[in-house]
Amino acid sequence: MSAQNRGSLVVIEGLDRSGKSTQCQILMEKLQSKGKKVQLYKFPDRTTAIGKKIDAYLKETSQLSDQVIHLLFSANRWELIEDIQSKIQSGVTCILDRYAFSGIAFSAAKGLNWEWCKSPDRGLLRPDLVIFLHISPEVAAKRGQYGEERYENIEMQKKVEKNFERIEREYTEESLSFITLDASTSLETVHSRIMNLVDQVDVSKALETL
Ligand code: DGP
Repeated sequence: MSAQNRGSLVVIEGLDRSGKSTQCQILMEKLQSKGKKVQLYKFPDRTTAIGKKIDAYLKETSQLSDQVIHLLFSANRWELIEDIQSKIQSGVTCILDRYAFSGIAFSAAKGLNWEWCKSPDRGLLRPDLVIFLHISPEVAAKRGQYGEERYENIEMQKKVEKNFERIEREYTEESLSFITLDASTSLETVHSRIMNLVDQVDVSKALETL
């Protein structure tokens, strides 16, 4: 993708109830108030036909094999990637609330092979910046609405936490900018750290793929 005047691609990842969606919303509003064109994408996008299947699975009203749900989550990213790519090309900053890294962290936590988990997302756009909001699973569990969906239990979240540590190591080795932030501090502190990182993104180089 041409690097001229493109928007940046920023991913916010985190454990469940880490405050990720709130931070994405605030980031979007602050960037807009600075005059930037911004689009927020939330994964899974539960509004598409595939997203509705994922939603039913997460609410435990349907059962699917671990492999099938992994591929559906990935397909849900693939169905939006062209739209994201054209937005970036037209100078829009795209903020992604979760992305392929959640796919690896959650599916591998269920025992699926690490490399197999990575493979369906290969070829998706490689973000300029990934921010992982870290909160201890015990603290997250005390936050509102915890436990309503599949995966929202401490045992699962601890495995996911470990997997994100491995993801950080592996992608940092590949020179991807993957930064872990402490999300247990105040909303304002977390926001200003995120904003500092986003302000430093270098859009002079073309985007690559995962
Ligand atoms: P959220 O809407 O951000 O609360 O995410 C929904 C849940 O789905 C959350 O527990 C994380 C999980 N999740 C997100 N993306 C993936 C994925 O690609 N694969 C798997 N297995 N789980 C995912």
